Amino acid sequence: MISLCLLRCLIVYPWTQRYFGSFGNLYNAAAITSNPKVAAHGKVVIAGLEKAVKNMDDIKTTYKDLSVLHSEKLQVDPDNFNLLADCLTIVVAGQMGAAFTPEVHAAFQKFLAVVVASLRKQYY
Ligand code: HNI
Repeated sequence: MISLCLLRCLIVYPWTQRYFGSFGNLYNAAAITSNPKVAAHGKVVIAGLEKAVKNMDDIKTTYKDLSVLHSEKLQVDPDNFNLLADCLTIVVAGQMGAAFTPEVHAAFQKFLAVVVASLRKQYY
């Protein structure tokens, strides 16, 4: 499951947990993995990414509200977007195996760079 990327992010970069105070027990990797709110939020993030895939020619406009939300309301440090993007890349690479060729990796990286830039947009 691709929403494993949120799990990985919360475990490998524990400071990202600070934004999820309402999610309950994030005490250790086991607690994070079995936390239903984390699983549900993983799906929300993936749905957000799907929106970007479907609006590939204008991700910045598509993500305008999401960028305002993350900057003004949630006050997420935008560096964390790159961390989550890296976790996503690792999970996708693990699942695709040999099909994750350098070309696929390059395209994926390019897509995520636009996603991250679009989320960062309202921070400037
Ligand atoms: Ni993020 C809510 C998408 C990175 C912290 N986030 C959302 C929502 C979407 C979303 C969609 C739901 C919005 C709504 O309710 O209208 N987030 C994304 C995407 C990325 C991302 C596509 C990057 C690829 N978010 C991050 C990162 C953090 C983060 C890196 C913190 C480390 N996001 C949040 C928090 C919420 C959130 C916190 C609110 C969660 C809640 O339900 O309370």
